[in-house]
Amino acid sequence: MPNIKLITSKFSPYSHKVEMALIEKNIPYEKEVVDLTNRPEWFVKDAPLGKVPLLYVDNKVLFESSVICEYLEEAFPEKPLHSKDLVLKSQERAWMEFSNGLLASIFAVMFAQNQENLEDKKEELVHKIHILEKALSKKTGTFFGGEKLMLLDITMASVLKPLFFINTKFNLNLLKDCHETSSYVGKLVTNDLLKKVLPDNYSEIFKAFLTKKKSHLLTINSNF
Ligand SMILES: N[C@@H](CCC(=O)N[C@@H](CS)C(=O)NCC(=O)O)C(=O)O
Repeated sequence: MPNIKLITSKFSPYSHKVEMALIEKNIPYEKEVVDLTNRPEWFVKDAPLGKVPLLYVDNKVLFESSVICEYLEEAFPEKPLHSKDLVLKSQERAWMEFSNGLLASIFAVMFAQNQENLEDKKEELVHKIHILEKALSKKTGTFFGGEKLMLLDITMASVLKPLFFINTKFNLNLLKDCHETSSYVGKLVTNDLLKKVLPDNYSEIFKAFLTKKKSHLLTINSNF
């Protein structure tokens, strides 16, 4: 078995996804948290885009969280997290791709600098949530594809956690009339696997991140 080392940062939903996949697949790994405001030389040298996560496989380095997860699926097939059926597998991958856009919209809301910008970004995000709601209304089990937690759910957990967080802390009402999504989010954010990868001081880290980005959200709830 290769030596696996995950490089992450204090606040990184993309890294949470990879770490959850590692845990769920029972792959032994080491972890190092880098400070992205003071990047170590080795990180600057090895991270082609200057972003986390990175995954060292022995002395080779992988980047891009979705690709890292696909590598883990292929290299460690003992506990698969994709459906075997190729059509289902492709559908799962398509929704994983969708989740990247969803996360980008969540970040856009978090980074809004004024009320007008916030309203625009919220509208874009709500549109994507409605697309998700439509897809989830067809599901038959607890998770996206049934009763088993798959890579798609792991990906969604990493994305929906920050969504849940901003929605709750700032009363954004993003899940209005989206009952399927609300219930799915509820199940994912309380999932033990997600809890294992989130830092204890998640709220504090989140606040520091919003402060650094001069987020307009902080003007809505300054007590947070
Ligand atoms: N598409 C990349 C996105 C990774 C990403 O944006 N990571 C953030 C942390 S969540 C980062 O490292 N940002 C540092 C920067 O952009 O300077 C992936 O899926 O791995």
